[in-house]
Parts: sequence; C-alpha cells; structure tokens
Amino acid sequence: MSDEDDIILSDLDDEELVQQMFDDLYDGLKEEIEEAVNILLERGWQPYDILTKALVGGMTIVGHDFRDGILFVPEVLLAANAMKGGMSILKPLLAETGAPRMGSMVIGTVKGDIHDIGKNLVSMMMEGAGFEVVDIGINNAVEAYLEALDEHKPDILGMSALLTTTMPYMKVVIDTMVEQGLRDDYIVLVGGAPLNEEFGKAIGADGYCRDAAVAVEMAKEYVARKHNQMSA
Ligand code: B1M
Repeated sequence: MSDEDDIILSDLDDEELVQQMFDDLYDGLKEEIEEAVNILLERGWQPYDILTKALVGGMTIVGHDFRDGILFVPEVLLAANAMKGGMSILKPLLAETGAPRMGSMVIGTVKGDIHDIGKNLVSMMMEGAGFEVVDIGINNAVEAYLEALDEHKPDILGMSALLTTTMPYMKVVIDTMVEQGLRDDYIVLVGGAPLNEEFGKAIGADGYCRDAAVAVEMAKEYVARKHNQMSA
C-alpha cells in the first residue's frame, strides 16, 4: 500500500486539504476531488471559494507543467475530468442563489478549440447570478453561433478561446454579425487565457472578461445599460 492510500482526507485541516486537492487534481483523481469538495462544503466553505481557491488553483499548476512539457495531453485530460467532477457538485449550489432573472446568454467555444472548462465555469457563475445560459459547447463555427442567436434571442453572446490559433475566429463571428446587420442586437463578451482587453477592442467585442467573476459583473452592467436605453 502506498503512502497515498493512507491519506484520510477528512483528517486534514483546510490548508492541508487544499494542498492535497492540488496533488489529486494533478494526478487526475476524480473521486478524491469529489470527496474533498464535499468535505469543504460540510466545513462551511462557500462554493465559489472552493471553485476558485481549490479547483482553479490546482488547474493553474497543471497548466504550468503542461506548458513546460512535464505533463502531456492524457494527464491533462484526466486532471480536467477530475476538475469537472468537482465542478458538477458545485454547479447546482452556485445556481441556487435565488438571484432574480438578470438576462440571457448564449455561450460557446470557437471553431478549432475544444477547451471547455473556463466556458463551463463562466456558465455556472452566470446561472448563479440569475442569467439564463444556453451553452452550445465547443468547436463552434460561425453558423452555429448565428443559429443559436436566432433561436434563443439572448441579450449576450459569449465566446471562449484558449488557443492563440483559435482566438482570431472570434473576429470572424463578429464580422459576420456586422455583415448581417445583427451586431447591435447583442452584447458580445469574450474570454479565454490568451486574450486581453486590447484584443477584445480590436475585434469589436463589447467586453473582454479576464475571469468568470468579471464576466458576471460585465454582463450585469451591459444588460442594465441595454434595458435603460430601451426604456428611455
Ligand atoms: Co490545452 N492548451 N491544448 N488542453 N490547455 C492550453 C490553453 C495552453 C496554454 C497550455 C500551455 O501550453 N501552457 C496551450 C495553448 C498555447 C497557446 O495557444 N498559446 C494549450 C495547447 C497547446 C493545447 C493543444 C494544442 C495541445 C496538443 O494537442 N498538443 C490541444 C489543443 C486542442 C484543441 O482545442 N484543438 C490542447 C488540449 C487540451 C486538453 C484536451 C488536454 C485539455 C482541455 C480539456 C477541456 O477543456 N475539457 C487542455 C487543458 C486543460 C489546458 C490547460 C492546462 C488548462 C485550461 C483550463 O481549463 N484552465 C491550459 C493551460 C492554461 O490555461 N493555463 C491549456 C482553467 C480555466 C478555469 O481557465 O480556461 O482560462 P480558463 O477560463 C477562465 C478565463 O480565461 C475566463 O474565465 C474562465 C474562468 O475564470 N474565460 C471566459 C474563459 N472563457 C471565457 C468566455 C467568456 C468569459 C470569460 O465569455 C463571456
């Protein structure tokens, strides 16, 4: 039996448990991550703190080692799967805040890009803040975005891209919206690790969201502004 098998998660104090979660996420241990999330919830941690401090914190370490060639795609997939296990426990709790309905959003990752953890996190946080979210998944061509906009008529279009090679596709979507005379009907928010504010402005988005919390704040602000303009 290895040392790992001897660790009883509930015996660890909060700080040790979060460190252990970083290790377990790194090792792709989904069941351990789920158990640890439940322990932190029982100890009175807020779902948002578990998400940001333990899960996103752990994924950041995975990201660094992936970049540095220490971890490879199969290991990162396992880590992502473990992260999703933890997120699925938190999702209903984040959505359960009883917030009044704020507006609606269609969100998806752009064509050529299959990263979805950040997008899922944004969806969860937006739902928790009272937005209705239609998640159209990954690898979306411009046609898929336009179809979803036409079908759901949301206040906001959200786009996610994690690769420097896929982020320019956001401009393809926005340019097509302009060509079809649809651009001004929607608030366009974009996000993803390689983006920045300058890029958001350059492609004609309304806002660049550094993280999920910023996405929620920006969405609230823009929707309130839109409703004020409509009632003026
Ligand atoms: Co990928 N990958 N990956 N990967 N991967 C990155 C992005 C990379 C930075 C890793 C690295 O080298 N350090 C690098 C990109 C380099 C670059 O373009 N400059 C990279 C690469 C190269 C690749 C492949 C090409 C690797 C290969 O095959 N050789 C390949 C590409 C596949 C493809 O998409 N076509 C690939 C594959 C994968 C996996 C499948 C193994 C897996 C994805 C699993 C999944 O998502 N289901 C994966 C992962 C997990 C990562 C890292 C490690 C983690 C991404 C993540 O989930 N972060 C990532 C390294 C990194 O980013 N540090 C990496 C956690 C998440 C909470 O953060 O997604 O940034 P993030 O989302 C944040 C904000 O950005 C923002 O809010 C979120 C929450 O706070 N946000 C939005 C995001 N979207 C938003 C949308 C909004 C608003 C805010 O709309 C309104």
